[in-house]
Amino acid sequence: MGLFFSLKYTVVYGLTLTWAKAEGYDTPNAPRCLINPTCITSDNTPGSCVELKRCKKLNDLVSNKLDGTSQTEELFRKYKCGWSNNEPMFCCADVRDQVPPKTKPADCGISSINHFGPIEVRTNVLGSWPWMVALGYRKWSDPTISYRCGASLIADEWLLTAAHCVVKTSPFQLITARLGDLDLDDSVVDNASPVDVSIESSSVFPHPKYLDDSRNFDIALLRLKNPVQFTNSTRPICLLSGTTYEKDEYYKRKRPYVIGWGRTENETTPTTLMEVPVKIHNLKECSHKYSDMGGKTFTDNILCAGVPGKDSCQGDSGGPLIFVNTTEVRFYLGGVVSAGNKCATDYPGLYMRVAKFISWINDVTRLDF
Ligand SMILES: [Ca+2]
Repeated sequence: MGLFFSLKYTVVYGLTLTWAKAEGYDTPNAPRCLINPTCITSDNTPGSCVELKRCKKLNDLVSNKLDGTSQTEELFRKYKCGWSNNEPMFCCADVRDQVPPKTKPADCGISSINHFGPIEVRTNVLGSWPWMVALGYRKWSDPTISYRCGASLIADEWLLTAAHCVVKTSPFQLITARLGDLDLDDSVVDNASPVDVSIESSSVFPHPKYLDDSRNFDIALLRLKNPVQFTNSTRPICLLSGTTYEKDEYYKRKRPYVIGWGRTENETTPTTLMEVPVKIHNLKECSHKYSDMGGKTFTDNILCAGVPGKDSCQGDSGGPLIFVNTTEVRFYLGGVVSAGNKCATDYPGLYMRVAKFISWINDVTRLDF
């Protein structure tokens, strides 16, 4: 019995397989297809016949076996259970093996604090920004964790951050994401019960164009090992999506917030979460200002924001630029902190404009933002 089919695949950030023609298929321990879409796997457990892209477990297995073609073929032999419309179908053992149908996170952008009340409340209290995540790094030889980047929770197992927070971070290695915290100094009483989730390198998805153009594609997704439970201090933010948000007009009079644990203007690193209201700048003026530093190459993937003395800074990278929808009483992620020239100078900070990356985010997460 020779090869049943040959595979050609390319891996970008997901998995694309091109199928060669199948030449018969018959093996004793192959999954048995019952009434479509149910099947019995070769391990004798009930499953569903689905396309490869819907079978999360098989996708993960293939991703890990890319260097060993024969192992990949064995996996396919074990899981393949038939054909539908010239597409091979695979037997997924249980519902958890399958990628869930495309859904938006239900309750996104809800803060546990009333930011809109008549009395000005101090907003950097626990639950104020429940999607805020700290990314923890370690040097190879040193067990100490330092939080050097931020990220936003956008779904129960997905974070959005900056690509430079996950690519070429040596000598630091990204190892953990901390959710639901307010003060990163564990000796400070902040009533938080943070959740630390380890990050594996296979769960890191930088934008595929980042290496060619780090200025315009400084964005990355991180998949958490397990979906997190939403609580008052851990909840996803909504994404600004749609063509409205790809244009400058929307942003003109907006005063979004930047939040983070990054360095403040006094060059100290706070341990408690800080927030700063900023102003959106015209992209043309912004790229002109940066003309000596690659400004001419700026595309509208970039949002410029800041005011002198108030800006994101080192350590805020990857964190959110947050827009308020006062009608919905929801918060939306409009930008990801990318770069700047020093901090709080008259150079605005640079952000990745989230609305320009929605289709990429949908492709990687298989959700529907
Ligand atoms: Ca804490």
